[in-house]
Amino acid sequence: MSRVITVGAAQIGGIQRSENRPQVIARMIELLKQARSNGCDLVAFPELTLTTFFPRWYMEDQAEVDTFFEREMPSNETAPLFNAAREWGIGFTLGFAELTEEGGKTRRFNTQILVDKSGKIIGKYRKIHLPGHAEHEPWRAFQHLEKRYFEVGNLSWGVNRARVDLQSGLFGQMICNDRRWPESYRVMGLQGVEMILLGYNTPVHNPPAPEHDRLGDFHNHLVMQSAAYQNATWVVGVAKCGMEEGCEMIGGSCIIAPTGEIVAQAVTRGDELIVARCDLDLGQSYKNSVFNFARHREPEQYRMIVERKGAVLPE
Ligand code: CDV
Repeated sequence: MSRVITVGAAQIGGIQRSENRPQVIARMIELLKQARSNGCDLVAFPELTLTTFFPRWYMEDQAEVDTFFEREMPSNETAPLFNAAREWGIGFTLGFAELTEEGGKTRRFNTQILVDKSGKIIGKYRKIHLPGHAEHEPWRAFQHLEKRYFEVGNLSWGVNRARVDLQSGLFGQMICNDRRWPESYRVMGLQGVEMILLGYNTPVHNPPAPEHDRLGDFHNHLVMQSAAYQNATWVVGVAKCGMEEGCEMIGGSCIIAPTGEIVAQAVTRGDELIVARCDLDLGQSYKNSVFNFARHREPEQYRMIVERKGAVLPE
């Protein structure tokens, strides 16, 4: 039986600080409606979709920071998205700032969930590679305070067996900066992942290294395409992009086949749905040949990867 599913990447243009959650949810439902017309089984939304990308501001008042976080999912405000998706039989991924109590402690994570067609949350990922800095750095054009506002995710990279359409598939998640690190993909590759869904917010300007600015779109595709091929998996990358509070962010949302080829790509930096029919078996020939991990990997020789964090130069 064919294992083809129809997948949408719902790119979202800039969200300003003045926009409230119901306004954002309305934009998301509009994209979901287009997904329904296109027969989508599954739709990916970006990182921290529900608000503007708040780590660009230094805030001392934790109560103010917490206004950007969700205490429950779904909530009254996000329920319309869950309801529409359930009614139309579409699964989705959603990135948001998660505030939770765990082990008697308040915890804050940059989180993405996988929701099945019945509206049930079947997978949760908490961002592990948090870029940026923890203290105010006024020399920057804008801040990137993920290291201040979030804890490192504590769920590693799980892969969920989810039923999409009539098929079950192996779905994994990561968030934004994770896509630049081969380890993120490999942990899921070692669980046989067939499709990785990831959202991102990537400013065009990189304050610590402005010489990289002209390469932002290239690097975005470079890392996702190479990892799709090396792990024989589909990769769905979806941006929150365009101008947000004076900060321009890259678009380039795309759906990448296990061949490493981009099969659908956004052409705007605004709200835009891209769609592809994805055969979950397309990676099999790679998994059985050049990337037959059980046959060809040599993990004994890779020990340094888990034993050493930073580079240590030879004597
Ligand atoms: N949201 C992110 O993780 N953004 C980073 C930027 C700061 C480089 C990224 O890797 O795209």
